[in-house]
Amino acid sequence: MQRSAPQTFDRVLSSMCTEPHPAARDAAERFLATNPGDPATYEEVATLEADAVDTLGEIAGLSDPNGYVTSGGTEANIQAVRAARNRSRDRTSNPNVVAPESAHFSFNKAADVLGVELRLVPTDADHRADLDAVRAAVDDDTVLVVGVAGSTEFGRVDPIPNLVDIAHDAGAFCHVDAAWGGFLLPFAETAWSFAHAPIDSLTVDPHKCGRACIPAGGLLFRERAGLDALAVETPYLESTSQATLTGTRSGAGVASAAAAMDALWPDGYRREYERAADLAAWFAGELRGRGIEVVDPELPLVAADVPGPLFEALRERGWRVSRTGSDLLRVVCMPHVTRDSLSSFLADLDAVR
Ligand code: 0PR
Repeated sequence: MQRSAPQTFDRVLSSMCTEPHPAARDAAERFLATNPGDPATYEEVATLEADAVDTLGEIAGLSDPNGYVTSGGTEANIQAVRAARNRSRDRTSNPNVVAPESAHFSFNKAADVLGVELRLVPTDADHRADLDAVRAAVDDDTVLVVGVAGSTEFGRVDPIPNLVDIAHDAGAFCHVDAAWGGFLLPFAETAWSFAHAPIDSLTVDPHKCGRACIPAGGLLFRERAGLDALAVETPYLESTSQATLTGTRSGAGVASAAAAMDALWPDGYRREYERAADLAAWFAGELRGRGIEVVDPELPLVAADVPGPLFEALRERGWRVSRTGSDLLRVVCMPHVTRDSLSSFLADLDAVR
């Protein structure tokens, strides 16, 4: 049987996933055949999941976290919307969710499958949630206000404490999507966590900046009631209820998340944050030096105004780059992206200009 070459990351510049940590790879292999969806049968992986949730809580500044390892940010966001809808059943039968237009498209999926209205509101000139627009969209039927901490297109962090106030004043919950940013925020200047603002739920994905294997997302609730709002009865399992969206789940993802966090929290993640932040600042400077407009990186993600034909020429040279809705080239400084790889990218950029 022919085996194709494994994925190499040399020229992958726009992905939010990366090479897993060696300990994550090893753990994934050992737990490939386990199912954390059946914790009474696969006890060891269930213990690892509890450890992973505890560490995610530490990373997010939440001392007594309630949550689980999801299949990714999409599942976590869908479940956060579902929990808010279910917990608001006695308040409204016509629920809506208010989110900045920078929110990931998984919220569109959530709204669609859950029968909830999604109200996307504009961002400000610096690509963060516009608080006046959020306030104007919230009403008595709002069950959830969403903030993004590390947006997919620009790496922007919304003004989370203000969003919490708006949500709670309206009797709604507040969810923050830190799927990508969650492992960077503890070290960033705009440091922000559950400890700084009483948000209700958080998405934070080990398979992005946490260096776990895919699939490993994370969903945390401040209160046990958040998770309980998702539980359904499981008559023929040893355990009596299940809060996850999927049934059978990847023990590989769960075990790898626990292993990666064990190896890297906090010092390894801090070192990587500092490296990536320096790299993003250097790369933004290099682009500016070439007369290219750059969105100032807040977290290590650089969006730059590289004209369409150049973008295509770079893709032809093998660079895996993608563009934002407003046609900016995105470079995400993930662990596999180095000064060397960005130097050869710049050399190719100079060659095609
Ligand atoms: N929330 C945020 C902020 C995200 O960036 C993403 C994924 C998700 C949720 C959903 O996570 P899962 O994919 O794990 O379910 N982010 C981008 C995506 O849609 C990453 C991306 C975007 C990668 C564009 C490459 C690219 O060209 O996959």
